[in-house]
Amino acid sequence: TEKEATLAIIKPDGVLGNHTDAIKATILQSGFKISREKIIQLDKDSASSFYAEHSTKRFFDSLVKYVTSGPVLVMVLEKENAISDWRALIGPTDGSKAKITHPNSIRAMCGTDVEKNCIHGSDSPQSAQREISFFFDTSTSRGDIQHDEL
Ligand code: YYY
Ligand code: MG
Repeated sequence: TEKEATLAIIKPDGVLGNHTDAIKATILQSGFKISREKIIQLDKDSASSFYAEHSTKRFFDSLVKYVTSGPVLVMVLEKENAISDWRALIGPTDGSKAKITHPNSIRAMCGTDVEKNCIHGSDSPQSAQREISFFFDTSTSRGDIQHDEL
């Protein structure tokens, strides 16, 4: 078993609802290391590009509006099996259902519904690689690409 990295995003409702400290505590208690992090404000173009796989969905415009509605905290999380363990910890997409079926998940803690679900996690090794390099310069140990860093 090798160390893996995955991308986490605390979405605007998580940041503005002051869930950041509780989420970070859960992350660390669950054995993840937070190796990179930054608070940014996504604009429409960058949010659309990040969620490009959903561009044809009915919910796309609303999703882009939501994730650009305030600051987000983007983090790289590292541990063994980080990608699927992080998906398990955040719980199902719909925050209202998560409260019933996965009461200990992060989406149960701070998600509201299928759109405002408070948190993001990469869904595969391919997405993790794409999403980490979307937000962070992975060619050097430090030095993040510009995304209107706050
Ligand atoms: O990976 P995950 O975030 O759990 O769900 P996706 O199916 O990749 O959808 C991405 C994002 O889109 C989701 O977090 C909320 C939003 N969304 C929505 O607003 N309405 C849906 N019916 C499905 C997803
Ligand atoms: Mg997804």
